[in-house]
Amino acid sequence: MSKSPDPTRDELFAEPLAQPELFTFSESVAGVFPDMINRSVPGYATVVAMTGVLAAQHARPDSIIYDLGCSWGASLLSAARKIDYPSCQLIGIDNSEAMLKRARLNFQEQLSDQRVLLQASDIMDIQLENASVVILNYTLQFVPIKHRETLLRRIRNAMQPGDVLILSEKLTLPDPQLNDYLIELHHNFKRQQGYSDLEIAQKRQALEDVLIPETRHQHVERLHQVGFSRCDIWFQCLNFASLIAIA
Ligand code: GEK
Repeated sequence: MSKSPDPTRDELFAEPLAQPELFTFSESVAGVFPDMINRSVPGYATVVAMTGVLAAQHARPDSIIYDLGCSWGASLLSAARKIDYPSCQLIGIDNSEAMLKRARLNFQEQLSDQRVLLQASDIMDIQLENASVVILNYTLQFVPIKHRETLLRRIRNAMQPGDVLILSEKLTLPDPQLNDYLIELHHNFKRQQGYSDLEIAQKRQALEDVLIPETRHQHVERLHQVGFSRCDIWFQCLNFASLIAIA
């Protein structure tokens, strides 16, 4: 008897695509997203779990915790579970309606929390205010490079000294050989997670020009430029890192 396909498993790039298209956060991507990100981003589960711990350490009563590009809301959920203050508000934002629909269902199933608000918006358009914690987990890499400084400056301006930004990104390395080496290690990681060479190659092509990674140095320099006083990497697995920036 043949096994029926698992609708939650990411097989979007398993068959040869006649017409390669740019990657978007469509209904089909949203449907398999947790499987996709867990099998594609080394260290993802650790970053999500630690996001809750870091957020709880820095959340102030009466302040807002933002999760920008929240997808299914995994990072916001982790924060909501760890932050005790009833007067905090937790806002998740994503411009993919398909993702936001999943985030709503996810919270319905996992945690009923009156403090949580999920909003369909472009993170470039929203007004940020009174933020004690801003979470940008694997989202800035999809924002065009020329808009990144503006967004980070607005985040910093919504904070008080001591508040934090958690910024997780795919990195590129300045040494081309080392960069190629880490990309190969990442592809090996994906093979071990069950992705075929065809899936890895087609996904890579779809993300080309959509996900633009920068170096650790570029991130750190820009975070200082927009007014964060201290920042560095607190976690890295292969070419995926998470930075903490303190206002
Ligand atoms: C997690 N943080 O699970 N405005 C709003 N949303 C955006 C924008 C934008 N300009 N650009 C991209 N997105 C999540 C994972 S996924 C990372 C984040 C990945 C949204 C997009 O719709 C998607 O849901 C998310 O950012 C990026 O911790 O797919 O590698």
